[in-house]
Amino acid sequence: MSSSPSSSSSPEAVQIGIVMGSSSDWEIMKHAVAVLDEFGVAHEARVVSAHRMPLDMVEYGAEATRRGLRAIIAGAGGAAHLPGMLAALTPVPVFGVPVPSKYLRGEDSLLSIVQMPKGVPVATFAIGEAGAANAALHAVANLACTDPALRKKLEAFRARQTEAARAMALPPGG
Ligand code: RP5
Repeated sequence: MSSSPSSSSSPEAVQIGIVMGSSSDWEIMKHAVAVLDEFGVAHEARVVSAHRMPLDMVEYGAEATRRGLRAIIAGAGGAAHLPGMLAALTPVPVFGVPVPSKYLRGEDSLLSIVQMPKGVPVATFAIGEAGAANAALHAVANLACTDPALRKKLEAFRARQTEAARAMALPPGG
């Protein structure tokens, strides 16, 4: 796929929606796209700004179930209300990715995503690239519960990581 905002991985039914508040979030959110590409999970990526495109955000959340989305990965920075608002609009699970911000380095994004009041959950991941990649890995893990082929891919991915860690060498004297 083209791996840029407002893209879709394939014509088959999109399983995972990746949305972000700005094209400036792409450098972080592209790591979620890369994981889903690697596992062959059908996805789309779009800019859906909560405060600049509120009606688009409402439509995206309201249509998520009908469109068959299995999860929404939502990244935003600063007063990051996009994941929480989407979670309010749909029962589809929402995974929040705090994008690093200019002045508070993403601590503002993290706190505004993670501190959802009881009743409307957002599964919140780490600030930045690791959070984006892990949100996608978590989506893969959920799909793998009912998809044996995907589970095998996930197990192979974990095994490769284990081997890479075992092969790590330290500098002399370390
Ligand atoms: C948020 O404001 C976006 O998620 C982004 O992280 C941040 C800054 O947006 P831009 O000013 O770069 O468009 O809505």
